[in-house]
Amino acid sequence: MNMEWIKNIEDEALKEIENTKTEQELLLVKSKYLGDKGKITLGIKGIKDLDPSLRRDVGYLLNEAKRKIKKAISEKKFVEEEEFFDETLPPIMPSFGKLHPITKIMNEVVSLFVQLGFSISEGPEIELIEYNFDALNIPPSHPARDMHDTFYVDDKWLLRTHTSPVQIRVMKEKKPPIRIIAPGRVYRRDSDISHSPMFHQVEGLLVDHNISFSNLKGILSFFLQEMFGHDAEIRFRPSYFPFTEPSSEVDIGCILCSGKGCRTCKNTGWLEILGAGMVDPEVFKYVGIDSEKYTGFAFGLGIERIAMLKYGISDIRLFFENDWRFLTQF
Ligand code: FA5
Repeated sequence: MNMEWIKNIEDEALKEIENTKTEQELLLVKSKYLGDKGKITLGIKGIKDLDPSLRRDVGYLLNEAKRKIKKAISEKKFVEEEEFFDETLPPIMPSFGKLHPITKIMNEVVSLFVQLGFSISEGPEIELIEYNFDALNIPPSHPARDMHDTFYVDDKWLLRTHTSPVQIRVMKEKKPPIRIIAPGRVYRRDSDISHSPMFHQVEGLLVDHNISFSNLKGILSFFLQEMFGHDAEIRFRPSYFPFTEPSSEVDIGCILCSGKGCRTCKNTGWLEILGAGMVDPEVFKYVGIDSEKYTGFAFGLGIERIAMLKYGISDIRLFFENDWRFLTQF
């Protein structure tokens, strides 16, 4: 230990203090020089072993070095690091909700018919038994009442089994020309892979002079091609509804099995998606429209069936289980 050594240690310590960037680093430097085993501390402890003639000067220098190092440490200020802001990074987005697949298809169907000049009408889900059945030419003894497996509320009201009673409400209010669609929820005691106790229909009704079945076929074919593409297989099949004559059901070639037959299409290769026909004169009579002057067509689409075909979903019940893993796929 000589004077030069002490000076070097002092310079080294002051330089290191200057270079520290954090409190942590500063503490390390402090202990390296001033800690129990620090260089300056050991130097001071070693004074007693020196030649007595040197002790005074060395002691003075070591204490001076200790004082300067302590001062430098206490005066050390760290420049506050500026918060780094990268404006090119994408923001953290809140997670947004999504439309339910059934709502999406419903919106798509409604907007296609609105483009064709149809306006939107709505009716109540708790409906008069009279409008749901009697007015539509389904008297109490009619077997079609059983086909609908109805939820009755009391002896006057029921949960509507289809959107067709909206036809009655509209025609009672308004005289032709009429061109409406009626979207909404309907209810039936029915549940399996392609039937749900609550499901959605869109009713269509067009009444005017000289409306024929070919107008109905034209509009529905256009709609189905817009919905499923021009290659989609469409089948009009004769059917029966008490409120239309003649009547038809429309099937789409099952997309799930490419028409080969599967559980969803019950091995037929086809999935029924709508019922339609020419408004029966008995219905016109109930609402007071002259069937000698006017004719019309009506149809009722099943929205879940359309969604199943469009998205390739084999079980209708998936739509209503609210499973996040299922719903986020759309
Ligand atoms: C009717 O409901 C008639 N009101 C349709 C109609 C309107 C015919 C106007 C003529 C004129 P249907 O019961 O077939 O018909 O039902 C129509 C469509 O609803 C079916 O083609 C099917 O796509 C769908 N559907 C019927 N029952 C269920 C159910 N339980 N779950 C899901 N979709 C169903």
